[in-house]
Amino acid sequence: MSLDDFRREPLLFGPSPVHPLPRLSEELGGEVEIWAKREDGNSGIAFGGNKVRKLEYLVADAIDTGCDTLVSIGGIQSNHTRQVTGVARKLGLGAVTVQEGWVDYNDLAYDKVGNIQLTRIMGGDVRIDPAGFDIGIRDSWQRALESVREAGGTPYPIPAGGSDHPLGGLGFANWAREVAQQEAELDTFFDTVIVCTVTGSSHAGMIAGFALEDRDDRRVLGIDASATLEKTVDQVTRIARNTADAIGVDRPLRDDEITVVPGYEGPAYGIPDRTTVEAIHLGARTEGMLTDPVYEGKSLAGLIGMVRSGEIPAGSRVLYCHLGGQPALSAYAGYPGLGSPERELSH
Ligand code: 5PA
Repeated sequence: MSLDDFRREPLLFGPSPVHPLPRLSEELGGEVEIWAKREDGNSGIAFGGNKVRKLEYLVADAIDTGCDTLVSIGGIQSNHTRQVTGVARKLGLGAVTVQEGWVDYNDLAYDKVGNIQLTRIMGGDVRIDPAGFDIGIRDSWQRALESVREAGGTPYPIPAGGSDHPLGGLGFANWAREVAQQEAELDTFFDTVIVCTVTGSSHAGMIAGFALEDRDDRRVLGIDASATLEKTVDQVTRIARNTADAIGVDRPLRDDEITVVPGYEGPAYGIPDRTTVEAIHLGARTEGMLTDPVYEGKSLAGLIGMVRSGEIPAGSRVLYCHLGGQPALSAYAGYPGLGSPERELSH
């Protein structure tokens, strides 16, 4: 089997852009060359993001198996459920999304603005559930699937983040192949890839995809933003191995290919800390590159922290994988440093 044996429904503009971040590199000492690959700009559907890329494979399967409604799950400010709903609309399918209380945070309009607002505008069937954060399989999701069946529909089940699914890792295995092609065009090589990891299939897919290259001088560092490290490590490992098998990697993955970095997750999933806010400011103020307080601000903090500490040594060429997520920013307008200038000055 190879990646090309799986049907892919094209939902992206094409290869996502890769570009240098010279002012951020300079700000961090100028010894490490930092570039970004932009999944936040990968599609015209619902602002794009990493889930649209994963969904290219899942929705091909949904269509080929005669399903008419995508059913998925996430937090109130889930980017994933916004993208599932957008993709469903684009393809003329229904979308039911269970939205749980994953984050213990109550901002001005947390349950009205940002992702959930966009999901509602697209006509998604949003079902609010009070359950807390967990990347596993939930009863509320099973109930949503059942309700679609009872109404005479044919649901296509998509787990949290599109991850714990036989096809979940394929989108980012394809991403890894795209990187290799872009490197050839640019005549460069990224020895370090930084990616945010929570439900795991973005990170796991790229591990599997890069394993096809069979070179051991590229490090893929998954920065944990789940704050439930063990579950995320287990899930990344399982999905990386399954995806590697599915795309024809003919050797076992080495332990050192699966690296999840703790220390940048903040106090809990969905809650930024000072380091997250500093990273959001640095990216925004040096490059105009916006990141969110739940995911990308944390992976950017990981990149900044590891360059400053020397864990990413001088001479490295880093590719920061930007997975999207900016629509959640408005839901954090009351957070110190992320809202009005007055709020910011008082901290
Ligand atoms: C998400 C996930 P994985 O879940 O593939 O590990 O990706 C983490 C991630 N960046 C990184 C952004 C912007 C993300 O949205 N979001 C989830 C959601 O419900 O939105 C699946 C958790």
